[in-house]
Amino acid sequence: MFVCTVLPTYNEEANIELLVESLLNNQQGSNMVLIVDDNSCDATAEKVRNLSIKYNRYDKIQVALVQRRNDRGLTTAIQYGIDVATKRYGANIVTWMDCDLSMPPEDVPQLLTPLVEGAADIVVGSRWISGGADLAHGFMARTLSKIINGWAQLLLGNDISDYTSGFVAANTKVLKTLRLQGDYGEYCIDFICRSKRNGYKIVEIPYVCVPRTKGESKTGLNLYDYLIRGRKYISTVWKLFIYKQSV
Ligand SMILES: Nc1nc2c(ncn2[C@@H]2O[C@H](COP(=O)(O)OP(=O)(O)OP(=O)(O)O)[C@@H](O)[C@H]2O)c(=O)[nH]1
Ligand SMILES: [Mg+2]
Repeated sequence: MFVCTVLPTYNEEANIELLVESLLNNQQGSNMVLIVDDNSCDATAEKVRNLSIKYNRYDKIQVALVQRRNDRGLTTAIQYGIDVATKRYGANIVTWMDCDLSMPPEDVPQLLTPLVEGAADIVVGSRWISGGADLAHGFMARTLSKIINGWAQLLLGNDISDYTSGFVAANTKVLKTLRLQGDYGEYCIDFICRSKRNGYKIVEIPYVCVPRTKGESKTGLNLYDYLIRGRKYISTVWKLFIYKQSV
């Protein structure tokens, strides 16, 4: 199994080195890390180039960078990374996660186990099952996340606890059939729901989401930003419920 972890980045110079090194140093973790950077105005790309010099050999690429000069957006960045990982590098499994170290890189091997054993097609890191938690967000953001997940469970099925996780691993069978759609984190609700409708087996494993300690959040920190984003999540659930979209 060749496992590639895709990291979407925008101005993550303070986090990128530690995250990439932790991912590569995990036993039974990623074979390769692919960074999809959307023209960051800080030193993210430069740091990735230095990491590739350190880790890559002529016959073994462990760190790769793709830069998008004109496009921006979390969902399209992850999808672009999935395409490069599967088509250019032949990955059998792709994982993706935020680059702010809120999703622990040491949990990636647990995420991979059900896929490697053939017990799942998709594994979702979950904050809302036993053993998981969200220590990264305050009361307001946690409550909003619980409302959105409750709404998704009500309309799309309560077999999944964390529809908005964003910490995901999937095999190429799934990724060849389904493309990520959406703008920001709501893509995850859409992806999980369509995966279930296509009969793919999803397993959740617990993870503890920890606060970003370096760099700035791209989501925003005030109630207005949360409500604007939250509206998209709510409407995504509603559309999936009404239109019963599968592929
Ligand atoms: N390539 C790319 N990455 C992005 C873009 N926007 C955000 N990201 C990355 O997406 C990940 C999630 O962004 P965060 O700022 O942590 O936002 P969040 O996790 O939704 O919100 P917080 O709860 O505040 O952490 C990080 O790795 C960002 O660098 C974008 O437009 N393009
Ligand atoms: Mg984050």
